Amino acid sequence: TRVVLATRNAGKLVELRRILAESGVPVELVGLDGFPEIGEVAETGSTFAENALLKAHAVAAGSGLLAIADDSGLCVDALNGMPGIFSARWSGGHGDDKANLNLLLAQISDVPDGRRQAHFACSAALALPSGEEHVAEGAVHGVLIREPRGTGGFGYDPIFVPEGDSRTTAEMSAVEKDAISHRGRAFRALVPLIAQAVP
Ligand code: ITT
Repeated sequence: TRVVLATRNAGKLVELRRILAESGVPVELVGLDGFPEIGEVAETGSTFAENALLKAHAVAAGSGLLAIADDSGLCVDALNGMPGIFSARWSGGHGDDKANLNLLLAQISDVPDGRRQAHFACSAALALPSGEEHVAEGAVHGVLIREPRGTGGFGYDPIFVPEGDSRTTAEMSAVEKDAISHRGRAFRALVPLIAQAVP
């Protein structure tokens, strides 16, 4: 069964393919490249789950196939949960990881060690052309450091050190990040529902 991954974020696409392949769910995953008629989906929801479902429904309707989508972000305690759903466009333009990370670091430069807690959150959505939908959540808690470290992952990974480790998620191997990440957790929870929806 073909399933469309409803994302234009290259970092996410790599991780989603890996996580779903690892889970053994019997599907053929395709990206959005084969569907030029599906335009940008406006993320007008106020939660990760709402936005993930908006993207999954738009792509399921546009492709006539099962679609899965990820909406995710970094929630910083000292910023009352921001950037949250605005993580991809925190510095203005969409998806400039370096500018987003640098702006966030500047905004929390006065926050002392010990108050730099944050978590990544992910909502994983599945939608069918019939309108049937499922959503699952995942999170990983940690702290934000002051100087970026590591070249793996994407986005805010170089400044995020998960609880129980001393490395950033950008210093971990792919397998190590997937095992603890918000995305790994959300999509592993969605897998039984994908398996159920596959004819
Ligand atoms: P799509 O909507 O096309 O999937 P997007 O990048 O716009 O791509 P989101 O609105 O869900 O997706 O924004 C996710 C942002 O949150 C992403 O750009 C990063 O800044 C951040 N983020 C999410 N997961 C992350 C991770 O595993 N590591 C680092 N940063 C992450």
